Amino acid sequence: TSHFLCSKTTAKFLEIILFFCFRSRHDVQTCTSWKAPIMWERMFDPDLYDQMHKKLGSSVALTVFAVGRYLDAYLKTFLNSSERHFMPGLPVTYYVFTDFPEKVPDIRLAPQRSLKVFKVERYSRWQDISMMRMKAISDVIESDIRHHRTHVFCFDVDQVFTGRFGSEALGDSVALLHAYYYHLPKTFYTYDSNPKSKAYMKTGDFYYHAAVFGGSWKSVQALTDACYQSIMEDKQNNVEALWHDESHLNKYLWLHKPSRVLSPEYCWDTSIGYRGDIRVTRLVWAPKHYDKLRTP
Ligand code: 2GW
Ligand code: MN
Repeated sequence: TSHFLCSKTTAKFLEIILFFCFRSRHDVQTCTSWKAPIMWERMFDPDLYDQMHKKLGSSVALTVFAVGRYLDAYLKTFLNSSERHFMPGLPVTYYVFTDFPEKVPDIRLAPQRSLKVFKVERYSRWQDISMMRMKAISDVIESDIRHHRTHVFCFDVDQVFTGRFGSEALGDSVALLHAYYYHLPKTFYTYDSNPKSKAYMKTGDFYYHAAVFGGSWKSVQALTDACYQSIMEDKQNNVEALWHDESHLNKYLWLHKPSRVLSPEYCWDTSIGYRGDIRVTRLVWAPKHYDKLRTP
């Protein structure tokens, strides 16, 4: 029996070793101080998340804005790549916002996936195009998403999916670590430093990227409502936060901690170059041609 016990102990020991070697990450922070997971490759089993979310009946709304030149420049590639990689196996509805609905490309969608187009105004200032997304998202959650989908993810359009962006990213309130700041001390974070703005903050937990955020429809509605309110209050006071909607998002997420945080693997800028801790790229920044896209 002692031999049996010994081999059983060995097996258990090996299992623990294997678990640490192949499942866990030692090179990155995997948990916030308020005990929310920070999702990095090799921390989780994607199949277990998929099974759980299928059982729970989770379904996802993806909102994306393609106004003016961003429509031709980015939307088709964004949607085609998303069909391959975003929430495979779960029901997904795209909510596309544009000033030119007729020009939305015809995308071949997988089963259980659909697309709805909404017309929005084309603001003359790009800062307004970006900031007013908060209002449009809140409105569409109220009128449509809340009746059909359990979760919402909101994306910038100037990006391309290159790897699984799956159900492991779902949570009640989900925020993304900005690729430029996740490894830097807090003094580098570009929070809004003007006390006159509602986005003003001196310190925070992380610097989150507004190119990706999500959660249950209820918490995304609360977030977009609050950010829109703050943006409008700033307008009345004639101030604009440093990084527009992103500054307000950071303030909100400091006051209302996200329940799940995504590593920069979920939105990487390949021009940063090689980093040992980025084991996969799931979504990458598309090249920016500001000279062409931002001049009138
Ligand atoms: C934006 C800037 C300059 C000229 C045009 C636009 C523009 C943006 C546009 O003409 N049409 C349009 O649909 N947009 C939408 O706004 C589009 O979905 C785009 O992805 C999003 C944000 O603009 P983007 O991607 O050019 O700005 P980034 O990548 O520098 O964004 C970060 O900072 C923004 C605030 O300044 C936002 O917070 C954004 O979420 C961040 O990723
Ligand atoms: Mn962008």
